Amino acid sequence: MKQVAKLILLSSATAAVLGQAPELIEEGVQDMQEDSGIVGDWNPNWNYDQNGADWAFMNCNNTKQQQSPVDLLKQGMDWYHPEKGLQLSFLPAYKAAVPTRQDSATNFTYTVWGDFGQTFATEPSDYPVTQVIKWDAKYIKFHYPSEHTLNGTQFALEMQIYHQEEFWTHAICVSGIGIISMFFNVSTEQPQVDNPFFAFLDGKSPLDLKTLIPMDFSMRNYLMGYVGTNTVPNCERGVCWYFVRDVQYLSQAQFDKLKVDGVQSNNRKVNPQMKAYKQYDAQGLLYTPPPSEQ
Ligand SMILES: *[C@@H]1O[C@H](CO)[C@@H](O)[C@H](O)[C@H]1NC(C)=O
Ligand SMILES: *[C@@H]1O[C@H](CO)[C@@H](O)[C@H](O)[C@H]1NC(C)=O
Ligand SMILES: *[C@@H]1O[C@H](CO)[C@@H](O)[C@H](O)[C@H]1NC(C)=O
Ligand SMILES: CC(=O)N[C@H]1CO[C@H](CO)[C@@H](O)[C@@H]1O
Repeated sequence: MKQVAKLILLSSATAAVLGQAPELIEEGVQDMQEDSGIVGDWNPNWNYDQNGADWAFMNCNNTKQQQSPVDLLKQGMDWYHPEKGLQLSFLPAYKAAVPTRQDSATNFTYTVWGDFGQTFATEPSDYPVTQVIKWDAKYIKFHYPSEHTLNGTQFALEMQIYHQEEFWTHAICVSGIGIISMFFNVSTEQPQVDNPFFAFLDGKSPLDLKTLIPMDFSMRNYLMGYVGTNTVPNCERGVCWYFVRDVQYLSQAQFDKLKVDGVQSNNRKVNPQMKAYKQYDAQGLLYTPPPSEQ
């Protein structure tokens, strides 16, 4: 019933004044009627041979619609204004949990399932009724190389933490999916040091998102966000993306474990023709830029 209320709220007249492209909101609402919650990639009729260009799914193959991934910064308009304060923030409340399942055979990506806790996050939008959403972390997917790029730079790995919205309080994230994404490169240090976060790859240790995203995280980091789509079929629309700008590291051995046998790469390619979208940035109050930017 709540969803029906949302439909009325997001009439086209309302959508026209939203910060996001109106058609994205409307299409997202239609998706929401069809499939609520995390649906993702159950359909075996696709692969990465053409980087997603040949995916015959209604939401994936419409070139007039926005599709994720995108280049952060280049395609987006940077909406961070210091005088406006924080555009976007989140309060993580993750918990350590042994994954209920992890495998590299699911739809071309290494995927880890479990009950990993929550993040409370504002929707990436300047729409007046933008909500703080309680996102439950449900599963994590690893794409190599990264799907999103940052001002043209591609990273070795993109970790996408899929969250589901339990209470349907959103105004903008109409798919009910929120993804926090982090970029990783393979450490160039010798000898290489394992990133402690990936201890769960042994199949018995807990996965603890707090080791990467502690409670004070948004104070100390540069976050970015936009509203886009799922990067795997069915390419659900109205997915809220959150990014951490700083790059993390892992060892080559850890990186190799996250690869899928026989799969060279599993990134949907950025479409350079994609129209600009609104990107929301937030420099945490205690964020220290890298020396190159000071
Ligand atoms: C797009 O996907 C739909 C299925 O949702 C299919 O009917 C249609 O033929 C596809 N279009 C193209 C150009 O592949
Ligand atoms: C993005 O890259 C271009 C060069 O391709 C550079 O001129 C520009 O300063 C970069 N922007 C940011 C925000 O890093
Ligand atoms: C990560 O790797 C990419 C590709 O090799 C490189 O261009 C980029 O500078 C690296 N970034 C960092 C922060 O290590
Ligand atoms: C091609 C492929 O591996 N498809 C799988 C995607 O994931 C779903 C659910 O985990 C499986 O049922 C499919 O077989």
